[in-house]
Amino acid sequence: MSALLNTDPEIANAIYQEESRQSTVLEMIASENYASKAVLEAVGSVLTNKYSEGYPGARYYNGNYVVDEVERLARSRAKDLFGADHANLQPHSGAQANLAAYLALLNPGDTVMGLKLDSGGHLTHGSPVNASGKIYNFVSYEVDKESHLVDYESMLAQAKNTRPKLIIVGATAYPRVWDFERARHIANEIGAVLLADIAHISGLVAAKVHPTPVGHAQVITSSTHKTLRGPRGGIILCDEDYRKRINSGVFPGTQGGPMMHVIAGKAVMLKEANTTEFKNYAQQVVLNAKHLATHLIDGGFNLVTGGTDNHLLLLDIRDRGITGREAANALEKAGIVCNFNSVPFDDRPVREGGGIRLGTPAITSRGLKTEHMSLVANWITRALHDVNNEDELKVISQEITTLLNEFATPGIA
Ligand code: DSN
Repeated sequence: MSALLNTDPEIANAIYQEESRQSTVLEMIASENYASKAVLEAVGSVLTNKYSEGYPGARYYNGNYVVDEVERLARSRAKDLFGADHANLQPHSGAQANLAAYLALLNPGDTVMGLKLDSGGHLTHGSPVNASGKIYNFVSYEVDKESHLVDYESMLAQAKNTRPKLIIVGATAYPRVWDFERARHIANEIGAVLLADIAHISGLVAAKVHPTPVGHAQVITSSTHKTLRGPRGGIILCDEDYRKRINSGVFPGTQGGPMMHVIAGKAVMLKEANTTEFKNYAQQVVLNAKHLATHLIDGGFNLVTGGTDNHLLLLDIRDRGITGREAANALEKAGIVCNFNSVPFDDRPVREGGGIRLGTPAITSRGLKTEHMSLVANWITRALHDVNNEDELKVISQEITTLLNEFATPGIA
């Protein structure tokens, strides 16, 4: 970074500081990961200089023969990895992918059904403060009050009752497997289109450790930086019948020029994700999450749904006399970074949260295995035993640094 250090030492130093932070904490935000050095190099390349509104072979600017190849490669790798008819790599994020898909499939005011926010749904699935909730008439389905599993019977009843044009399956805080086939049957019953937002689980789907929505959902959206371990961005997969509409929904519908440097990073990620090494990684992500869940349950924690099938755990801590925010802040002091989160049927304000969400994608990229999960559970238990015990939080953070010194940080060192 010598050029950056000369030109702008403040920003260069901020990047060094962030590299150090990412290397010295247990990164357990379920939606974060470590992109590889190869991905980072692609994103930091001269492709950022190119304007390429349009699609390969049909651009609005000249000089695109190189980036056309980059985007074609990314597209064909995505189709191959997921077995989809079509892939659009241009969405700047998962939220942009959803907005573009809505524009492609709906008219303003149309009814759409998504998972309720405190059941694990995402802001872009109809929150009143998001464009989705302002432009479309969102109705929601919930998880079951007892099991906290998605209740497909009530999804069907709600679908028949409200007749949405689009049904969205997918979540930001749901620790179990989705039944995409069943959701498609429900959509078919009322003539709705099914959209699967697999932002959290796309890496697990790519590695076949979670069932695929391909063949069930006509349109699939995702971000590219979570379990997929790529650069920050979005992707849309769809059936051939939806190709033109989806492409128009992205450009010119909701975006201008694509970020070709990021699309190059996505292409690299898609190559990396189509390897045995990545499949092993994704399996380990789930194994680590399951082991961590078992240790935390043994330690007396209340896990939403009683465990996990994927990369994330949702701890309901309402019985511990602290808020999710207080828990997440104490964990950060102890060197464990996660986020506070609502839990199903939460009686706490969203800004406080009745729980915390923990994920294993980044710590698995770092190299932690099942045998380390009892240590992680023990650190979490000790930190949350007394969130005001600063001395204990410091001791935990030192123990974590000692363990992490044994592991390189992907993309950094
Ligand atoms: N912010 C992402 C997450 O943490 O799940 C979703 O957009």
